[in-house]
Amino acid sequence: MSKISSIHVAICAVLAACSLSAHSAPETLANNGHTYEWISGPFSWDQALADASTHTNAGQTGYMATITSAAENDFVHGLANTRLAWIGASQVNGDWVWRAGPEAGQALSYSNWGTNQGLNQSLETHAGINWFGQTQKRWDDFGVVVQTFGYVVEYDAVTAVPEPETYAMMLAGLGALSLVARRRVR
Ligand SMILES: [Ca+2]
Repeated sequence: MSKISSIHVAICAVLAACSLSAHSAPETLANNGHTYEWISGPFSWDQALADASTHTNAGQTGYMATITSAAENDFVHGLANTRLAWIGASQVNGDWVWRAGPEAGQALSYSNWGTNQGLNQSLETHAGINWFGQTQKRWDDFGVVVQTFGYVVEYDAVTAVPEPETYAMMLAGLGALSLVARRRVR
């Protein structure tokens, strides 16, 4: 076995061990290109917010899912299945806002609150999906201290544009190749 293939096997073994742990394989939603992953709790909402940024996928840093369409709601619900899951919205000064991802600081343009939920009550200030109305994919507001759930992490779409360092490496590689080619010609 070559050195490279033994390293490869070692990496696969580590990845296999990871896949047995608390999260599912990442899945991509076709209509926005974002990727999502179920992360088992228990987390408080604040812990879930912090934990999301420790996850990465294809170079993208994760954030607690921000649900901005019915299609995205369906997808996040599908990953959470019937499990209670935090989503990235909370009250700020009495108003519900997204606290994560590209929508951080924005008011909710889409919501799917259950009956009498999301009412800006001062004791229930953090949003989750799947409370009671599980098959309806409804949201509920929760007190943050006593509730410990899992959550769904979201990653932005991977762009095809290489990072500046990648260009530098490619140019360095081309330079080395042209040196080799020139030596061969001589
Ligand atoms: Ca989102």
